[in-house]
Amino acid sequence: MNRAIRAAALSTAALSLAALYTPAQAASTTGALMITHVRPNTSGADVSGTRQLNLNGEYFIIKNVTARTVNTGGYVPDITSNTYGRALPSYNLPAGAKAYVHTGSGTHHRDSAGWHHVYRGYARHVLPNDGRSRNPDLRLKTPGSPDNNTSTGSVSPCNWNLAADGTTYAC
Ligand SMILES: [Ca+2]
Ligand SMILES: [Ca+2]
Repeated sequence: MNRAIRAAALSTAALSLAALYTPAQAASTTGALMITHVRPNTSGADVSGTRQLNLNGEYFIIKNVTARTVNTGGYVPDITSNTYGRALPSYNLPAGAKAYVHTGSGTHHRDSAGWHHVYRGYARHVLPNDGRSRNPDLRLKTPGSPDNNTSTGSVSPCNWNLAADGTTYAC
């Protein structure tokens, strides 16, 4: 092996190692919407007695990666540790825009900073704080896809392992 080839091989190996040890995978999608961030563990206590607290502090963020408006209606967030996921509500997300997808209830809207907010309407927390047993923990799937913990219909994955209180993770 001459010196140039050896140097090239070494630098390829270094790049592979760098990729291996990068802590968070870059968010990705094969569709119109991409999960970019997640906050699985709402700030503060999740429950007090039987009351579920700060449901809207649990969320994930989606981005419309296309150059046209996309309606979020029917997209399936498949949490890979259960099979009772609720499809996303109908909401027109403009080209390039991002939306917080909150677990609790509220009125879908665009805030003054330009962020969009949609609400899933659950009465309890649904994103596992401890996601160490699965990878990915969440898949966004095209409308009509099954919530069956498989990759069928998946366009964008997100994984977070053990989520700290009130911490937002890049997917
Ligand atoms: Ca949670
Ligand atoms: Ca599921």
